[in-house]
Amino acid sequence: MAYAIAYVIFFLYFCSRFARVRSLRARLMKIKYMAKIALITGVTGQDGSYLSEFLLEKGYEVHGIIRRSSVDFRERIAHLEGTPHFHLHYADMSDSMSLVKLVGKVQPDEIYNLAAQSHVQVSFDAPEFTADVDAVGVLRVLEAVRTNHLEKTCKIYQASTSELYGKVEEVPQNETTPFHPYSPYAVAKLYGYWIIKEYREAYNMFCCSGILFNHESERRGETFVTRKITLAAARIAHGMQDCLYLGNLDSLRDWGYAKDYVECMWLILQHDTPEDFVIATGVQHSVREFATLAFKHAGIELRWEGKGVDEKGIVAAVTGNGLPVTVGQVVVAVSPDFYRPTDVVNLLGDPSKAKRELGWNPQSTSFEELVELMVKHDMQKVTREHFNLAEYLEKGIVK
Ligand code: NAP
Ligand code: F7E
Repeated sequence: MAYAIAYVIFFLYFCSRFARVRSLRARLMKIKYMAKIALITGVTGQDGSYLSEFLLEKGYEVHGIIRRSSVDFRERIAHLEGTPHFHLHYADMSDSMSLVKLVGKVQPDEIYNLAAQSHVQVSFDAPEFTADVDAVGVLRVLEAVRTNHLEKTCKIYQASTSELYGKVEEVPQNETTPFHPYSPYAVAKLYGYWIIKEYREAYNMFCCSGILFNHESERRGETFVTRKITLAAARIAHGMQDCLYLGNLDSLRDWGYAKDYVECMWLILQHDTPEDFVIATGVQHSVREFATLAFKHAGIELRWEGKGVDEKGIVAAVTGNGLPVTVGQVVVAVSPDFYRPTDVVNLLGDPSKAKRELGWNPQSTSFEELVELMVKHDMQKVTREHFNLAEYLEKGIVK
């Protein structure tokens, strides 16, 4: 009898343990099943790569759009390829069918529309392509969501830009500042901004624009002014380049760190109501100031002489050990090749709304920290370089 009772007790205990394990497994399955699905256009870009890391960390299933290219190495996301929950698909912002099919297949909870021809100066050379991708591309994403009947469940983040303020009508710029786009890129992005707003009001969709001011990083494209400067300062310090040619040195920007900014994209979609937000640091510097600080971190103190196209950045002191530059050497000069037909020269964002309503800290990485981390990264990178982009940049072939 005692054996029988012990057997029953053991049996019941075993069943309860088994049930607990099963319910735990079911709960884990449910969590896995409930993992949010994000679709990122522009996943190979600066922001796409940081956002992918951020969302994977948060437990999302991340899907990204890639384009067929003759070179298959996707530098910024190479470390993520092959990791669980990270998937890449071929599609293109200029190909509606590819977007409709992909949105239907992935069934995203959130879409981050970051894909764009994002270079302002290039938009003067390729205005139609820029309009197709940066303006109509946004419409294609919205229609892909509607075609798949996901408009009630899928939230959309649109990568909008401070370039909308263009020939600025007030300083600083906030969510109510009038727009005055001043390049084909900005005009295309203005369409994107308004079509997002229109679909929000017409179809009650949760779609929002983040009006992001310039944000930079070690992964910034090499022809944007900050990265062009940090790479050149590093190459000059290593004797791999003689002189850096720039355009408008007086241009003022509100520069933040891209890694801090992707958090905001996510916060905007987690907000109770779909709204647009200015994302900026609230601090402004000139291109000249950026260059002065970058060269300083590379071990070269600069002084400036001359005006306009005759202005030069001259070595005032060499603080780094054994650098191949001499006091009095010209290391920065102005080339009209980098002037734009119309240039945006006074951007300064007011991030009060994002601070107040999203609880976002606009200054987690200061301007000084940003410049330092970019130069540190590029001082290491250039030692591994074999190709001659520097020479191209000097000749002004790559803008
Ligand atoms: P980025 O580094 O230039 O990345 C752009 C991305 O768009 C790349 O992944 C690119 O793919 C993709 N793309 C371009 N054309 C495409 C097409 N036809 N179909 C599919 N994908 C295409 O730009 P970012 O700095 O990360 O900026 C992200 C977004 O924010 C952009 O929309 C930009 O306009 C906007 N924005 C940027 C800033 C900033 O300061 N960084 C500020 C405000 C707004 P490939 O790699 O194949 O070229
Ligand atoms: O130029 C001046 C140039 O090309 C900044 C994109 O991410 O941010 C970016 O656009 C300023 C301009 O960025 C050179 O004239 C001087 O006034 O680094 P940029 P951008 O045009 O502000 C906005 C927010 C975006 O949305 C865009 O996608 O620097 N500048 N000399 C130069 N610019 C470049 N590129 N090269 C020069 O040599």
